[in-house]
Amino acid sequence: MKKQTTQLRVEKLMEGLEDGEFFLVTDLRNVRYLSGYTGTSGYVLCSKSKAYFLTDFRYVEQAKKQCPHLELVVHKPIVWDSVAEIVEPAETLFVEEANLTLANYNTLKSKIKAEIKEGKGKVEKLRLIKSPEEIELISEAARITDEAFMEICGMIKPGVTEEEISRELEFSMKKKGASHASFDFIVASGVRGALPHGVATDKVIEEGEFVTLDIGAVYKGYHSDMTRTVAVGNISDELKNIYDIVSKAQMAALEAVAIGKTGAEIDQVARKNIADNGYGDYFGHGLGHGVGLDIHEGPRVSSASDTILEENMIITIEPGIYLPDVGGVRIEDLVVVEKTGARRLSLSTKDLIVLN
Ligand SMILES: [Mn+2]
Repeated sequence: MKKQTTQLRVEKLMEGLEDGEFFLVTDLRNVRYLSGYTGTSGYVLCSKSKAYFLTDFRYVEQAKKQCPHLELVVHKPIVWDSVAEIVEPAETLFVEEANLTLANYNTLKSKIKAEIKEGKGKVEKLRLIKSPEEIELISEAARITDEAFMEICGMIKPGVTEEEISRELEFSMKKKGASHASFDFIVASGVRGALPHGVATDKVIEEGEFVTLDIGAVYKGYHSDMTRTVAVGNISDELKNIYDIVSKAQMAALEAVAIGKTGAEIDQVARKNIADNGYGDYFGHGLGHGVGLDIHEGPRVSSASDTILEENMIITIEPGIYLPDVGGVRIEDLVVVEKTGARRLSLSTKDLIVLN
């Protein structure tokens, strides 16, 4: 019988362990990645030779169905008691330091003799490279986003609020098969466009404004992420100009994406483009990030990223210019890194859409 994808992932994690070592996975996205489990309480615990799935009474039947490749343990009222029992007498327990709270760490420490060490993002590293199935799910999430964007353009006009647009977008995505929105949508109109993370408010959209929409859908656990900036009626030459600059910088960065380059190199292409046009001070965030089971995951695509791009990573390319008291522009595509460069999953047009 063909081995389950999730089983192969757990085996990869197990291969990295020595005798006397255990790895405890508490981050629910990582748990899902390794187990296929979609519930809200569960843990993967493995050594070099054994892999367990711990959950409580509520999720037993679900776990039996979703992760038959792991040994099911219905844990004690305090999960750390069960972890301690399994880990004993191992010497080392790796944990997910970015996920385990200090309170849980202290409890765990009081119960086990093994030395607790940082797991250093081992599962996150496996998640960097997407399988064909994962790419398909993310593509579907991106397709839903494209369609919802096209529909919503018919609704963006003076008099409508940002929140109304955000609500309609989410409803539209759900109708198209999304389980939910990737995040609280950013719908930033007019001067609010200068806020890179301007979540939709009750502000009414007016003639002559740009509206930046940063949106995405979740499909079977996988996220999409796309940003478009559209014009409502006649906009100023200054806004037109920054749209043009961001658009060219985004295109240049997309063209620069290649296996073997670092995130920082790609970031630099867009950053230089914007700086050469005099707006370097107004692009204050990184160029992009990985997307998958999380909306933000590795690899980072920023000046601080030395991660080398590899085939089948999925990243965003999203430069922007934000002018305080004036407005802003961001354009973002979701892409797969392939041998031939970046393949766009976001297919909505990037020509300036002017809505009247
Ligand atoms: Mn993004």
